[in-house]
Amino acid sequence: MHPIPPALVAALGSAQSVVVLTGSGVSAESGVPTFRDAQTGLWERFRPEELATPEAYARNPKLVWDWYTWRRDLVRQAEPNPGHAALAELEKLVAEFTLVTQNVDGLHQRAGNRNVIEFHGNIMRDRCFNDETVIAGWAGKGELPPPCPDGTGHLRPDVVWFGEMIPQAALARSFEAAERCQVFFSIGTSAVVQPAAGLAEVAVRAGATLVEINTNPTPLTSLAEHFLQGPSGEILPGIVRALKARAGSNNDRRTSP
Ligand code: BV8
Repeated sequence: MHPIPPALVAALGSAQSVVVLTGSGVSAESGVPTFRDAQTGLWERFRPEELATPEAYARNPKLVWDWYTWRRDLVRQAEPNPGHAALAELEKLVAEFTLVTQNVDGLHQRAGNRNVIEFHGNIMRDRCFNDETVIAGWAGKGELPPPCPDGTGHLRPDVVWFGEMIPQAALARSFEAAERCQVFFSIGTSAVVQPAAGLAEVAVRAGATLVEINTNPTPLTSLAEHFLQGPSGEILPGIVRALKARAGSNNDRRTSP
């Protein structure tokens, strides 16, 4: 069991607005490899930064499509884990809850979270390179790169590659929420990819309590008021239980004679 600091529960219980930033560590317990140690087997020869770029796609579209097809198969077999379920529960317990995810697997939405900002897109969608038209589903095998249905160009996964801008609306909404929140969680991310990792610093500068949940320390750990070291699938349910217990005891005090 991971002890949950009472000060964390108190800050959460009195927060009007909470922001959660998640990274691939939250999906690790669902069997989706984390981004930097995803390179098992076939992919151990490549760094993700060498595959998730427009240059890699232009240089070798088949290699990039094969990588995404491999990852999509893993995502399709994955189910939300107790960490995802706890975040969906937490959204119901907080007045204003914003979940900014770097993950592209859609597991937060499948777990029931509603206010989700896909900071880096979604691997299960394609879009046209040229005109940003999003195509639901994904391109199967066949000609690579697959042509857009309207013949205007080629399809690519609807994700943000390195060197590409974050979708403007996602960027603006995320930074605005970070500036407004009282508690900011950074969960299961190595906090090295920008501008996502910068959200935590914006929140701390605006006076928020930073809570980090990770199996390992990261560059953010020194900034965190609470660093809970361990798997998010175990720690997050504990936080929700503690928050509910606090709410229950507050109600008892209010209603007790
Ligand atoms: C941008 C979608 C403006 C694709 C991803 C040079 C040229 C160009 C840009 C740059 C440059 N130098 C730096 C940059 C900026 C660059 C960047 O940050 N690079 C890094 C590598 C230094 N950023 C960008 O390019 C961004 N755009 O800046 O535009 C611009 C434009 C042009 C020029 C300059 C600037 C766009 C970045 C988006 C990249 N796309 N994903 C795809 O998925 O295929 S990023 C990718 O990394 C994933 O989205 C992933 O989510 C994200 C972050 O990784 P993590 O999620 O943190 O995963 P990681 O494996 O690293 O860590 C997992 C963590 O979980 C670990 O800490 C582990 O301990 C923990 N963990 C494991 N298990 C558990 C756990 N924790 C809890 N419980 C567990 N069970």
